Amino acid sequence: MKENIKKAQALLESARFVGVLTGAGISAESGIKTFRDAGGLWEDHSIDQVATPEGFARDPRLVWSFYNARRKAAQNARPNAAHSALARLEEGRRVAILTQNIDGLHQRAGSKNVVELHGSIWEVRCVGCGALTCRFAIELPILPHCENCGKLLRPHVVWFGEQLDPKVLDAAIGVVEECDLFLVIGTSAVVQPAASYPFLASRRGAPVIEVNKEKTPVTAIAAVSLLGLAGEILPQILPD
Ligand code: BV8
Ligand code: ZN
Repeated sequence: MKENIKKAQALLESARFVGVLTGAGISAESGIKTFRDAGGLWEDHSIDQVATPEGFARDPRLVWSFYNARRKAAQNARPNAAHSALARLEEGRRVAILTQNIDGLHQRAGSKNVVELHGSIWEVRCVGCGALTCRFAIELPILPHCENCGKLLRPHVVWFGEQLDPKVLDAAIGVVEECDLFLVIGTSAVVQPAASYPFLASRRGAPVIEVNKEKTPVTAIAAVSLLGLAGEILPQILPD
């Protein structure tokens, strides 16, 4: 591990533009549940019921209670040492964080350049007129409706089977194509298109550093793979 820490430090020291992909694992030490770990969200919720447009159409009340509980958890959470170390990385080099997380913790840690691939739990949009409202930490009444047109509001997140915002896709591809180092933190790397980004970066010659509690499909192509907790490893490898 010491060897790998040194290798990762050297790559980060010399990098001019670091692309970063984060997943639920980076927020785990802030007390936010991941999806596929033991005790994760997909253990007692069916993706179909709470993370697809069909599920929302079938039972919006169930979906709202799922997201209200997650909003409450995110509201009570604080950025952890991994988020703060990434925010410090922006001092002295270009950093772009492509996050699959919707909790907003990167921004609260001070990271400026964050692309929310799957949307934000802090935003809701109208299924009718599309009006977007930012409701920071307001406990939304179950089944909230649009003030403009009266239609149902939904979490402004990307569900399975939904397209990512084309502007977000463009921004993400730009980062993958231009970065000279790609950091992958706390993701099981199974959800597309996010999971393809480390492979695309590696194919263009940007070394990949993975920080994760377990091996993933990315481990095989990583220049350095550091197994362990993001909150412990990132402060060791990122420059002070
Ligand atoms: C789309 C909503 C076009 C917000 C989420 C190509 C091939 C195969 C399938 C597809 C494909 N293209 C599209 C699909 C279908 C689907 C998909 O990828 N399915 C997978 C499951 C096979 N993709 C889509 O539908 C996407 N849309 O591509 O549009 C299209 C449309 C129709 C048809 C075709 C194409 C939309 C995907 C977005 C889905 N929405 N979330 C929310 O509620 O949060 S995804 C959900 O999973 C979250 O966003 C989450 O972030 C994401 C990934 O999970 P992870 O973040 O990786 O979390 P996980 O728990 O899995 O892993 C955590 C990891 O951290 C673990 O490895 C653990 O060991 C580690 N860890 C834990 N603690 C720590 C730690 N590591 C370090 N330190 C710790 N302390
Ligand atoms: Zn409306």
